[in-house]
This record gives sequence, C-alpha cells and structure tokens, in this order.
Amino acid sequence: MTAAALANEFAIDVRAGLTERAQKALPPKYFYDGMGSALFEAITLLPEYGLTRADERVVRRCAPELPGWFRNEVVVAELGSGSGRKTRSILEALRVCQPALDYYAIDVSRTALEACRSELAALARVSPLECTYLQGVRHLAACRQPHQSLLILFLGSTIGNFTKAGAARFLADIRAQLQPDDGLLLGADLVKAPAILLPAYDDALGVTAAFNLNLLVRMNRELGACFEPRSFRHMAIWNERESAIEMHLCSVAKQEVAIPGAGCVAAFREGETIWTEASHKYTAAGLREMAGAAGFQVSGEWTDARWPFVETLWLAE
Ligand code: AVI
Repeated sequence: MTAAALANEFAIDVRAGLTERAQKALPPKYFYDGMGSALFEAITLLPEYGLTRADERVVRRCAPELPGWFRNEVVVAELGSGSGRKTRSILEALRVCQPALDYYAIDVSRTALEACRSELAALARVSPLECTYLQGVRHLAACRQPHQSLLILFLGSTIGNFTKAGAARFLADIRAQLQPDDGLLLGADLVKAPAILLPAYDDALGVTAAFNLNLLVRMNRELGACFEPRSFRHMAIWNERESAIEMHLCSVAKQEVAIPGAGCVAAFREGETIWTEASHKYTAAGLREMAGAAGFQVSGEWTDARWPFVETLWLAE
C-alpha cells in the first residue's frame, strides 16, 4: 500500500470509528507509528507485562524440536516480524540441519522489516515483504518449490488482537494457502487471573497509558485533529465473557474534537470511551478447537509455567 493509501485508510477508519458507531472504536493496528512501536518495546520490558518474556522462553524451548516435524526443506515466514529477537532461536535450530535458510519477514511496517533484517541477516537469507500477512503468505505459497515446506511463525499473541470471528477467518485463510507438511507456529497468551492481567495492561509507570493515548497524538499529527490528550484517560477492563482485556480511552469531560483530515467532528459525553484494543486470552482446549476448525492438526504444544503462555505447532493435514 502506498503512503497516500495508508493515510486515506486511517482517515476513513477514524471517521467511521469516532462518528458512526454507538461504541466509538479504533483498530489497534494504528497504535504502531514510530512512537507507538517504541512504547510497545518498552511495554515488553515492564515487570507487570510477562507476555513477551514468556513467549521468548517458550520459543527457546520449542525451537530445537521444530526441525523434527518437517521432512522437506523448510522456508520460514514470519507474520509481523517485530524486532526479530524471538526468531533467532528458531533460525538457529533450523540451521543445524539446513545451513542455507530462507526467511521472509512479512509486515506493513518498513521500519520493523529493516530492524528485523539487521537482527537476522547473519542467520538466514532475509527477504522483507512489505504487505499484509495474507498477501505475503499467498505470494510465498505461489512461488515456493515443490520440495519446500512453509513454516509460518505468528508469535507474540498478536492473534489475540483479532476478534474471535476474525481470528477464525484469518486462520482458515492462512490454511487455504498451505499444503500438507506446511506448519504454523502460533504463540497465544493463556487465560489468567484478572489480578495479574489488569496491571499488565495498566502498569504503574504509565507506559501502557502512554501507548494508548499516543493514538490521540497520532490523530493530531496525521489528521490535524485537536485532541487534548490530558482530557482522556487510559482504561483497562477485563471482559470475562469474551476472555479479553479491553483498552479504552475515556473522555474526562463533555467535549467536541475537530478532526479535519477525517472530515469530521467527534462529540464525546463525559465518561464516553473510544475502544482501542481487545487482547483475547485463550485456553489450550479453545486453541485446539480453533486449529481443527481451520483445518490444522495440532502437533506440538509448549507452555510457560511462570506466565501461562503457549506456543502451538499446527500442521496442515
Ligand atoms: C501486540 N499485542 C499482542 C499486545 C497485547 O498484549 O495484546 C499489544 C499490547 N497492548 C497493550 N499492551 C500490549
């Protein structure tokens, strides 16, 4: 997508999300501008947010077992390359039997792709694909050789930020591109007590609050909006029915905010919120059900004991 198309999509989503719905909402993908990506990196270091450390621990544990699941040469593709830090141990393990390794990083963010290339270039031939996840997988499925298996990495519980229906659709769409002997390694955060989850999304230092409020700053910068970040406060809520932590931006007063770049004015009641993210938490049984429904067979499961988090390997049947 060109920069102009991305800007236009942001304006359309802002207008629809802040003026046309009973519950105002913005898609979480807009968190990740330069500042948002830096704040997310800081979140991963917070004592309250154990998710990323758990993901890294489990990836390190399962990596040496991965080559045993594949008979063919493996081509690795990662959805949402991030910094590439977690991926190191997987590439190192695969290189033991396959010294010349191809790794495709799929991300819409050029900055993330560049960071990932410099982190992993010593371990594999790194090819960045600047496109959506599905476009990237479609492209690789079409141009891979018959003797190659695709191993798709979707780590960090990013699947949790999809709606339940969206996740099911997305996984089925990925499966439709794969062949028998291809695999998906999925990282997912597991359900745990709200007393642990709530501080993870509302930390004492206020880093997650800044990450959330940065959306307002982004609208000010990119759409000429007039948000006063201090007139909103960060909220994290545990939604028991959906097994999800929701993040909201709550208006502390009745106010109207002009957003010229989106061609609208957003009106807020005191206490009204913009819903900015849902982070779904799973059970191992729920994930197995999702795998079956999408047409995968669960082949391996590795769980972290300190912060319940699972890495699950699904093979295309
Ligand atoms: C990227 N994603 C898995 C994170 C999560 O935990 O849902 C994003 C995040 N939001 C607040 N803190 C971290």
